[in-house]
Amino acid sequence: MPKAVLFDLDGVIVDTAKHHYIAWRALANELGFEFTEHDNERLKGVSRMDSLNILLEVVGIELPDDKKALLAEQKNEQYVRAIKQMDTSDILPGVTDFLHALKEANIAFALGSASKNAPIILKNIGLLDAFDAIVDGNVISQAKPDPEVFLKGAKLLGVAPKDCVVFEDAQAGIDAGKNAGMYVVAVGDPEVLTGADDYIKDLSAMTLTRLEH
Ligand code: B16
Ligand code: MG
Repeated sequence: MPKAVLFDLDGVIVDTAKHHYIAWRALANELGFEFTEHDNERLKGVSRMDSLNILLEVVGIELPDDKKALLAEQKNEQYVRAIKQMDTSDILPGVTDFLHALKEANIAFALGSASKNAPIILKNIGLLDAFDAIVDGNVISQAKPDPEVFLKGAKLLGVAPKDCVVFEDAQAGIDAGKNAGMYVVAVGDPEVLTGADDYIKDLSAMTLTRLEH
């Protein structure tokens, strides 16, 4: 049985990926380009500025840093307007029951998210106090697939990386979990996501027994 569990936020606890996509697509459209859901897959789990750089690479333009800072801010304003509307009904299937099961089994759990907006989201969905530790985009210096976010989480929980399980929906996050030396459960399609130890559609498929790898 693992001693700790580390959860990604966007795509695992809540489906904010759609709000990110809508805001990035609006920005691309404003610049005069299309931005498809397929293009957007590369932005999942990646920091805000890295996401903008990927978007600009996809549409094939280069911009100076000050202009990029303004565009990232503009995208974030639209995204924050969307997540302000979130509430407990936005928690993804199986999350609440699985968190309860972990609490009852005395298994610590932390958040490991690239998002600087993680605290607002957790507050809106009523889970800000549920986690034993929160590591988010405000406290990390290296973006996923660097293992920093998950190694910090393990350290805060006082658990060795090999005794941690990571839940992730993005390729960058799965790679970060494996780079941290952890067991990784991918939340998503095995045909899209590679390198995880187990795959589930959402957390309603997860049990403590299944975690005994
Ligand atoms: P923000 P996660 C990530 O969150 C998202 O998957 C990614 O699409 C986003 O660009 C990143 O957070 C930064 O988000 O702009 O809110 O700081 O999946 O690591 O929980
Ligand atoms: Mg994610």
